Amino acid sequence: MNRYESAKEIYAKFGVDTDLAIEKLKNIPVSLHCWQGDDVKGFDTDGPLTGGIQTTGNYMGRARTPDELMADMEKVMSLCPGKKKLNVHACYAIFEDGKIVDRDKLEPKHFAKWVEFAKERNMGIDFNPTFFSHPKVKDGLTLSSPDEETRKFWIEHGKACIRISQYFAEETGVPCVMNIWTGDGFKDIPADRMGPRMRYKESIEEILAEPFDKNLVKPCVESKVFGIGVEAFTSGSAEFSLTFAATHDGCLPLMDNGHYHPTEMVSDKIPALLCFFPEIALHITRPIRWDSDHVVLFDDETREMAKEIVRCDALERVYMALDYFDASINRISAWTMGFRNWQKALLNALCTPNELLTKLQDNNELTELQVVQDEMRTMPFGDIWDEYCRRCNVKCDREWFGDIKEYEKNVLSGR
Ligand code: RNT
Ligand code: ZN
Repeated sequence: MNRYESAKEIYAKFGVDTDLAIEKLKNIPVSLHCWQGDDVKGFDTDGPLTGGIQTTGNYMGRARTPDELMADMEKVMSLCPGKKKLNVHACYAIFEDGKIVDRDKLEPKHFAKWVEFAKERNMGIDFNPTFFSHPKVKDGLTLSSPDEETRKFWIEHGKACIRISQYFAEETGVPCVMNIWTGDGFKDIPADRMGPRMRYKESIEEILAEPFDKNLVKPCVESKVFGIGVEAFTSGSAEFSLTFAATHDGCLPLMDNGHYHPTEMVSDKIPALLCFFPEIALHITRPIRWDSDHVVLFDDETREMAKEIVRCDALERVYMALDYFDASINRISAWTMGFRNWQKALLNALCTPNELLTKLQDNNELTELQVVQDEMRTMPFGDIWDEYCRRCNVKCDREWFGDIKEYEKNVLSGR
């Protein structure tokens, strides 16, 4: 008997069908963010990263052109099992023959190359308007700015992005999740908190007034408690964003697990939101003390978030996207690690005896629940994971990193 066969038997004793878990996971899309490859720089401006987010580090080999970014992404995908969706930001527009337009004038054609890239690989596309790293961010504000012209510019950007999202969905045949996040906020105590939020609300409403097919475009609002330089106040706080989504038909709340106070857990928020929303969206990241956007690991909270999605039978109701950026280590490895680890967390969740555990909870057998839950940690999960990688034709743990070293030597070091 090989290791997989033996592990499968052990899981079967708990009522878990590992073959079924593997088959199920193969078809669940996870969105791979293009911005890990170039430190969220994009191609449309040459300024610094703003909006209260930061990449630290200067490892060799950052992708500098669309071709380099796509080649790197291709490499990452070849090392990751499971179904991928492409996640693009508006600042990754590709202007051919130097015909640059500003963000309020973006058109589908500026993303034709991304569509080609996605279609060739059978992927859907998710999209994000870029409300940061741009000279028209006025005094740190965009959609909630008191300056009408500024607001107007960013509303037009949002509308352009709706049209581009619709184009992505039509081209790929897969719905496009369009996420609205701004870094709007104040460093110190504001005098007026409601004013910016009312303007933010009205601006998003104007963006969503752009016609689109609700089955094809899934607009989201992402909340955030604070950012670097906007420590005192954000326009898009948790209460603001959640209530906005709840009161606007077809708009989804997006939770990024780096965007809450450090003791708040998104794993606990997922089932709370699923009681009310038909669909929700996630940004999966790893905060350390703040929204630091570290590489996603196979750690406790990552596993717990995946478990909640699976336990709530919500794999089809939760749009999952990765969102982190680390420039201090090999970017291709960082990218691959995060994707593989979220896959691991999902597979682990699918191999958890959820029915048995729920029964113990409902029968108030809480002593046994604690014992079984904790013993699950030392089940032979690695053997199931290796088998999943094999069946997806990608390298197992302990094997893929060799490819990274080679790519660094042959490709990245020449940049
Ligand atoms: C920032 C938000 C946002 C960005 C991306 C690049 O804190 O998480 O989602 O990370 O849009
Ligand atoms: Zn995010």
